[in-house]
Amino acid sequence: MKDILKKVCIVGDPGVGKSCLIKRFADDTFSDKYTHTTGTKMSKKEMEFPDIDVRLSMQLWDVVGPKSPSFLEGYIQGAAGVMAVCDVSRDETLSNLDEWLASVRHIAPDVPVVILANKSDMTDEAVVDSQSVAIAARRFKAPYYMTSARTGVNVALSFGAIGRMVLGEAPLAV
Ligand SMILES: Nc1nc2c(ncn2[C@@H]2O[C@H](COP(=O)(O)OP(=O)(O)OP(=O)(O)O)[C@@H](O)[C@H]2O)c(=O)[nH]1
Ligand SMILES: [Mg+2]
Repeated sequence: MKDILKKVCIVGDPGVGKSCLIKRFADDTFSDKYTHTTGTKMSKKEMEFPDIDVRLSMQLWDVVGPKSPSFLEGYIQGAAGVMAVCDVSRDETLSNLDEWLASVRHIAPDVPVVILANKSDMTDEAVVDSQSVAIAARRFKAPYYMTSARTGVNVALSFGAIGRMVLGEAPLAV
């Protein structure tokens, strides 16, 4: 198996669940406690893709919400993939992905992107449906996944998708 190391960054508004998604994927744990991420944090996770004979070591970069453009530049620099996260219980977190992804693509025009609409377990509070995520995702030419860091639904699938995309492969369909 070929070993490949890639940097993947996660972006999106504060509180959408970026850190929880990484935690769920990397350690398979979840906490209700909200610890606002300050600065950047890097986690590592290995994934195997036997069909293409690759072991991918993903460096997952996590960051606090709103930041100056100059900060984002250093953060995105060298990223092979970007995960853009919104929260289905807050409408503006989806519309704000426009701005996040415009900034990302300004720095890295061709970087592969996946959209995660997180907290899909919050069915009663949901104001964003999969239809509106699909429309946004089409605009960004990115696949999208309805995820929950709490239950773990679609978490491995979406990280697997960006993993395949950073290797130049097509993501698996939902
Ligand atoms: N119900 C539910 N709550 C979630 C989910 N993911 C995260 N949360 C909660 O949302 C809050 C924020 O999660 P974080 O992962 O810290 O959010 P973040 O995007 O990293 O926030 P910043 O670091 O401030 O940018 C926490 O209280 C989590 O417990 C989810 O899938 N479902
Ligand atoms: Mg965080």
